[in-house]
Amino acid sequence: MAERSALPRLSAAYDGAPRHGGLRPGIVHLGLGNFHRAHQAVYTRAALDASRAGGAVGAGGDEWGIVGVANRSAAVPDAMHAQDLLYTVVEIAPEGQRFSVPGVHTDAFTAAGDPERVVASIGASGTRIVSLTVTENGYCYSPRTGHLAVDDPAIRRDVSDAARPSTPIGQIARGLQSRARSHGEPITVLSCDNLADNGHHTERLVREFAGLLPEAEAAELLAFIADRVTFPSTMVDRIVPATTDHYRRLVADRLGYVDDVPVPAEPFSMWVLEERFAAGRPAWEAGGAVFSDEVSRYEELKVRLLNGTHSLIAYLGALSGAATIPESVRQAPIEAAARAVLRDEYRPSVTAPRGVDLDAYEEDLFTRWRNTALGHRTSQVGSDGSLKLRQRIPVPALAALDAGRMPHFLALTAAAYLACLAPLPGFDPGPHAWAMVDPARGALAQAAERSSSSADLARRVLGEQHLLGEELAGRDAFIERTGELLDVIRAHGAPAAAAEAGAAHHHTA
Ligand code: CS2
Repeated sequence: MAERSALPRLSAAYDGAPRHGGLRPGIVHLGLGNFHRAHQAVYTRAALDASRAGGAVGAGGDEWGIVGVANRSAAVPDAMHAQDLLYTVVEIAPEGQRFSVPGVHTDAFTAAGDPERVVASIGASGTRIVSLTVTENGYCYSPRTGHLAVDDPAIRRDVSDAARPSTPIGQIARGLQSRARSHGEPITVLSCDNLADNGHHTERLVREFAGLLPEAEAAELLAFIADRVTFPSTMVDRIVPATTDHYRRLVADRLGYVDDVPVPAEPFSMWVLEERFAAGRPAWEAGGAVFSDEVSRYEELKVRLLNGTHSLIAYLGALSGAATIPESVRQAPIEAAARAVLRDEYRPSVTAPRGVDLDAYEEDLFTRWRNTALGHRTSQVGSDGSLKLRQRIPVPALAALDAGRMPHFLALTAAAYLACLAPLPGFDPGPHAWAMVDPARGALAQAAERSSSSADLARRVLGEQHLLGEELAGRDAFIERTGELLDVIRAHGAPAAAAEAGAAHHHTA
């Protein structure tokens, strides 16, 4: 096996890599992370291949090259430039790997390093879609109210400095303004993040941003949005872990080239979109994308059954020493808790889209979570819980409480989150919990320091800080239950708390 340093770097000269030469940029994508590169980029490659073959809708596919914009770190754009804008997607199934090189990017750069260029790219007349995967944390909204965080210093700066926006919402608004003032061509804004009604949510935030501008500017931008811009909602689904050296070595060993930014992904992939594009779109259906009028049902299903249960698996796993999701879910008490929260607490709150069999969906999820080869880390899924959990827990929790049932496993999710992110003095949640990143970490640590007990901490964070929204903040029984389960975690560990939630659940079910 050759040393990696002796191998050539991945480039278009590499046999079998798709040539992106000849592609023209039609999409500006904000958030050049692994998810986009293993999801939208792969569907776009399929669309380009189909339209080159001449068979599919969306001929003229060569106009859908993607300009990838990373937020702060130059690592991915730099590495992509060093390898001719290419990278490898490594599909990891238990039975082996499959490699592909999407080769759909026509450029890549970092927004922080070149903010004017973001505005210019969105403003360019050839750009017809601006898509986003900026995570729940990137939308600059107040999780308390769902509205734009107008007091956020970054938003305030973007309102006063038209040329150099730093937030995705500011970048989009400024890019749209530039279109309105020059050619006036229509464009689609496409959110691909795990947020309920992500299209409407994004539209509202961009409009709220417009509302902060001087009156004439606001009126001009709002009129342009109303006439020329659409914000379809989408449901995106593919488990995409962070890249590690393991994948870099795998690519070198198996393909004989150096790729510094390969992307590992599970074989499963799903994309459901509303068919509301203001200026055309690639033939993504060629890659299996589904255009549907039931996107919000798909999204609820995914955000609750998949993401909600995923959170519980991540927090319980991290607390019991599991580095990865498969290591966590193979522990019997954790699998039982995951099954119960999914079936008895999340599932009653969703309506299956036409043709979706929820039993099969559940089984598929457990198969996907058990994919040990993928190495998806509990600390990755557990990060940003202060934003994610609010998308996942409140609606089903309130529905259960209103029906007179205590959702013990949703309370357990909140308790396990608190145990990981707001450990009370004397409790060590372990390395996987410490590795979780969360914008609320500082506030949570402070709350933990001031709390005299688990009950007190749950009251502060859920009741006073509204971690799970205003409505749940008023539900004392839920908060009390969260405190009790947190006590069990602290005294006897996460599996014991899962068992205790199970006993109470069966007692009341
Ligand atoms: C996970 C998601 O990190 C998380 O919160 O639940 O990233 C999940 O892996 C994807 O949404 C799967 O599509």
